[in-house]
Amino acid sequence: MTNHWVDIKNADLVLIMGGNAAEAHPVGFKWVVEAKHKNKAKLLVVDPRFTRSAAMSDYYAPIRAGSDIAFLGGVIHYLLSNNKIQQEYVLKYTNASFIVGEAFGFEDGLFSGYDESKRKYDNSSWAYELGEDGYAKVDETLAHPRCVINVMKQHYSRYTPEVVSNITGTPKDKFLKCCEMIAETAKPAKAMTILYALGWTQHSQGSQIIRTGAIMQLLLGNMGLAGGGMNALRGHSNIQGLTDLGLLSTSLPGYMSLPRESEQDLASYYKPRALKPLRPGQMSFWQNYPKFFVSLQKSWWGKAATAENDWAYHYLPKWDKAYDVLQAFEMMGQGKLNGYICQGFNPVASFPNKKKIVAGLSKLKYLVVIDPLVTETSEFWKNYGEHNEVKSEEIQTTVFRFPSTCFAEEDGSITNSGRWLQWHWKGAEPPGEARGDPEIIAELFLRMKKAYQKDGGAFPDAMLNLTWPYLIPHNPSAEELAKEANGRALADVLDPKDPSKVLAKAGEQLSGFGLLRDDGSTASGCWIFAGSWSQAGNQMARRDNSDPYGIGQTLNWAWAWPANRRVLYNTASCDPSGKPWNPHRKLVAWNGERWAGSDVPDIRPDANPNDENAVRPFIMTAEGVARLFAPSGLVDGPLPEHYEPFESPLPNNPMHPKNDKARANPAARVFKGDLEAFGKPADFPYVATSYRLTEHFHYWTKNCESNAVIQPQQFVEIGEQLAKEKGIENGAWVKVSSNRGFIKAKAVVSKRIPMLEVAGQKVHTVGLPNHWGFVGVAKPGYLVNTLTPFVGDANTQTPEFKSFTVNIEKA
Ligand SMILES: Nc1nc2c(c(=O)[nH]1)N[C@H]1C(S)=C(S)[C@@H](COP(=O)(O)OP(=O)(O)OC[C@H]3O[C@@H](n4cnc5c(=O)[nH]c(N)nc54)[C@H](O)[C@@H]3O)O[C@H]1N2
Ligand SMILES: Nc1nc2c(c(=O)[nH]1)N[C@H]1C(S)=C(S)[C@@H](COP(=O)(O)OP(=O)(O)OC[C@H]3O[C@@H](n4cnc5c(=O)[nH]c(N)nc54)[C@H](O)[C@@H]3O)O[C@H]1N2
Ligand SMILES: [Mo]
Repeated sequence: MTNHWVDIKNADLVLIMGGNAAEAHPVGFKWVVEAKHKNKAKLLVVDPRFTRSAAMSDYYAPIRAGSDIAFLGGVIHYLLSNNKIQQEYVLKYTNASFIVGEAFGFEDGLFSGYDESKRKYDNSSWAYELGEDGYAKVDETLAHPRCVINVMKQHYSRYTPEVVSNITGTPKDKFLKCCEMIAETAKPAKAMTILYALGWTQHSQGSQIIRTGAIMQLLLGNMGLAGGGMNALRGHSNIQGLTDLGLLSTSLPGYMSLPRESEQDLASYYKPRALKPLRPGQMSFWQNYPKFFVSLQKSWWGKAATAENDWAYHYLPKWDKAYDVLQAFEMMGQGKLNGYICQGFNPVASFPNKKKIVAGLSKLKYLVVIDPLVTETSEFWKNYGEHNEVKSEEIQTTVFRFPSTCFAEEDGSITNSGRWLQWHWKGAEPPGEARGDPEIIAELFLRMKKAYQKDGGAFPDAMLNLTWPYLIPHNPSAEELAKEANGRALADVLDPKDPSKVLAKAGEQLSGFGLLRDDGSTASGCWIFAGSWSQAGNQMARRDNSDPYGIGQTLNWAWAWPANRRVLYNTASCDPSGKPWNPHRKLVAWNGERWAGSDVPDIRPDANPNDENAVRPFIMTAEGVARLFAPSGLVDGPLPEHYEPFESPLPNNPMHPKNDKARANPAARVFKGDLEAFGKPADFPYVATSYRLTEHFHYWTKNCESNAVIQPQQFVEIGEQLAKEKGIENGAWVKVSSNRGFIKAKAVVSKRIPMLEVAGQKVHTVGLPNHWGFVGVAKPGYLVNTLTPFVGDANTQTPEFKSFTVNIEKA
């Protein structure tokens, strides 16, 4: 979230699209209700199904799963062509006036730089035109035809209401009603918040859907405002913490990245990351990258990371490709992986194409499952009849189960979607042999280290020199780990302006990332967490909910990264002279000397907005402004474009009917055999989408009797027209199949799933709740991921769980 949960109450309009907050985030949803009651806010819901969120809405519009870019692109066209944008905001705070280089092009659904054989773009032609001074050229009159805003106008001119309706199936009048409601928030004092989750992310073009939403918010001037922003409602209680701490295969903590294979030395690693400003006076905050990076290396390898060895840069693996979950299972299938550790992860249930997942696990030498429960993954080798038909005798994989605690049985911090690190205390002691995750991992590490000490090995240095400063080495405490993530001074940290002034004494906990240095004098395990456990103690445990401005900015409740700032880009909530667009919802303002208000300003506190070349609010970009057009950052294009899901009921992409290369996202990574396993519309004519129910949490709560009682049995949901066409009655058994397998379940026939008219054909949707499987006390069921396709988003590799095709028949 750029904003936070409580801030939703400040919105004038709440758009829930690509999520179902009332169902999947029922507690956080109370802030939507609060906005409706206290702020007379309107709720707009766009979803293929009439959801529990839709039931609370002021207006609902249906949409075909997988077509959101067409919808949002249409809204962008509406805003631009009806002049419903926040002019001053767009001019000063976005790259609307930047001039795109002459080499940029877009033809037949492909951007310039496409290499079909690699399914990859070379993005060098998407760059801005640079002046002789090295800065990007701008034209603030917006007259230049290659100004970003003009390139955009042209790009989205194709997304007329008729075209949008034809692709999305949203009736034209409903689409236009949504446009009108959204356009109202272009007024400077009005704010719309967007709440989204997997209905946007789980697509082969998920990142681009989110970018389309962000572009729309920027045109409306809704970023950085109270009640505005792009708000990803996250999943597992600490999944925000997972990305913060860099647990994805190409990440390092604090949104730094693991070096690529081509970056064998530190200088080539810094070059594309520690970027110089593209406009005069801008902060281009990633210039500080070396300070964060060196502090991380010092945190991990202490004295072994020295200036002479480039801070042990050679200890880090260099990636040739992303080793995400899809990649890992592809490699397992090819026999290129010996072992796999699943910690709090049940891929047999949760990853696409169950058959491929089970086949992969069956080729391993060993599988380790660290989990409080028996799971489908720990039982993958066992025959459970129709729900898991395997030949156990043919599987040689050794499965180790390490019973762990559950989150409620341990202390620690959990980061919520609003970036708040909240300390929690265990509610119970773990039962039986269960041990905490840190203890299990520490035991594994210490034994591996011993083995390296004894036997050497190909490259023991990184293992042997890892710092391990814990009181009980085989059981690090949550407090120790949290302090380490925050970071501390290794030597006195001096004020660069006045070296006689000591800002932090050697050994002290650091109070913020501003104190981090690239000379080895500081250590920090995650720079964005610096300040969470300072000399003043554990800031995450704070529980003072006083709210002096009455807009939910409780700065003394827990601690938010970065720097306890609650709303990102918050100086964009002011006009270019530093006055709030909406004085009733003031986050910060320029008081003549400094920025101050209800939030921690997201800018140098003394950066005068009235200076020539004033610092602009988007301090992380080299431009200082937000990107409508993204010259870099995403692998699949600088502007979002509609592509069909990899499995679609349509024969082509209605945007580019003649170019098969532009049918689905041309830069998404697809493995060979999977491409053939995609179904054809003639065999699988219906759109399927999978989702959650409030009454269950993934695959855990089917182990719990009370949940099993309130939602006992697997079902699939279909609309009345499809039921009639197929002669399926409510409560009948049905078989749903895709090109990868089938499931059987009870049919629920409802009015909640509308039939849509798309590209001249009738499109039906089949709804698949996720929560059943072959382990637990609920009635056994088929795993929905028997059906789903093995392809992911081009940037994040998140699987396309939300739009694929199936057939359905009476069983
Ligand atoms: N009770 C409960 N709560 C949970 C969870 C749980 O298992 N149970 N899981 C948690 C986790 S890990 C997560 S990630 C979150 C997920 O939270 P959500 O993403 O809100 O949950 P989903 O039900 O998967 O999907 C949301 C909605 O997206 C819609 N949708 C599907 N495809 C499209 C599309 O192409 N466009 C649009 N506009 N909408 C589409 C679906 O119809 C569905 O209503 O929930 C969390 N909360
Ligand atoms: N078709 C389809 N598939 C989906 C989705 C979808 O919408 N549609 N959603 C996807 C999403 S968003 C998600 S997040 C995944 C979820 O996929 P998984 O994370 O694989 O599923 P969970 O059932 O949440 O498994 C988590 C496991 O963690 C265990 N656990 C709980 N607490 C602890 C602990 O403290 N330590 C350890 N070691 N283990 C613990 C639980 O017992 C459980 O077995 O599913 C994905 N799969
Ligand atoms: Mo999730």
